[in-house]
Amino acid sequence: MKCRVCRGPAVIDVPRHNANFCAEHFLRLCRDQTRKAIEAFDMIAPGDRVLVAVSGGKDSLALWQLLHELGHTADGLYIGLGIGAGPKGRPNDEVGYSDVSGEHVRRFAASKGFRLLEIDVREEHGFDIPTAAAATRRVPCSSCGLTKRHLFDRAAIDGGYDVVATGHNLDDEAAVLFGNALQWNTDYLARQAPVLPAGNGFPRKVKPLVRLTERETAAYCVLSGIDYQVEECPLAAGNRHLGYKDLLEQAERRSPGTKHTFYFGFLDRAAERFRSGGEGPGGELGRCAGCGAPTSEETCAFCRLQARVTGVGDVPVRITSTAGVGR
Ligand code: Q46
Ligand code: ZN
Ligand code: ZN
Repeated sequence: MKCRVCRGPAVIDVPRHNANFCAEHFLRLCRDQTRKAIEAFDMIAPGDRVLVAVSGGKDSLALWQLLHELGHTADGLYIGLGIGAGPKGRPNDEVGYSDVSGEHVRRFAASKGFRLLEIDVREEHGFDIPTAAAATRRVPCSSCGLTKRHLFDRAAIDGGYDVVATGHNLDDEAAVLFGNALQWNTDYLARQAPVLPAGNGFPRKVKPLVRLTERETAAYCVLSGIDYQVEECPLAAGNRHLGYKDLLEQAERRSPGTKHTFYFGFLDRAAERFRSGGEGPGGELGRCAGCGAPTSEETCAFCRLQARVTGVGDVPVRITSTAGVGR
């Protein structure tokens, strides 16, 4: 097995590119693919301040390093979600998933000299994700996704960042697209894009890893010595997208390039049709009476969740998104 670029010994095969690569040229491929995504979708302008959503997993740490390698100013934000040990992710005395994830992020940031911001949901908002899931009787990813989106938006606006970057990769985006298409969620299909522009009090949001698969981001981390959280979140079991990922992986194995064709074909040839017909994010929003975040209601979904879980206030919770897209 020889590297396509230098003909030296290869360490990885990439069937969808019909090629093998040595470590140096595979890392270069990852940088090139990330740069290409950033440029093609105008994700980050020169001089933009980027806030990277870091979880301690392979994708977000790879993204953080890649952005620095490409010359961007990128700080990280880690949100401690209070997900504990054990099969249901309940907080307990053992060192849990969130503790270990936080350690990975802190070690990585310190070793690279990157600036890391942190928010602990329990300390700052009085609840954690397992408690929120129990109180709302929804899959944990609902309240978790809502909490993360809210806190990343808020931190970016308060910190004067131009853009929030997340580590969603091609597998993530293709799986969300597959789920939205299976259910013809036209509103989500209208908003599924690697860039969500700033507006209405929300920061711009970008996904620079959409041209890399999760196997490739994992290989990037291994080959560049990034020590990441390898455990899956113990609360992920109810997440439908894991099943969609498996289905797409089967298709990919039979026909390399399927995920890329599916996702980028949608962006090139279909997304616009949903946008023109869909509701889109338009319309003026008011401000949340609790926290000032943009919302179409009197209080935002995060403040309603917090009130419901902590018992402070008496506000009904309505979580409408489990799809991982949209605001
Ligand atoms: S952390 Fe949160 Fe994920 Fe765990 S509860 Fe679901 S959304 S799976 S990326
Ligand atoms: Zn090579
Ligand atoms: Zn609010």
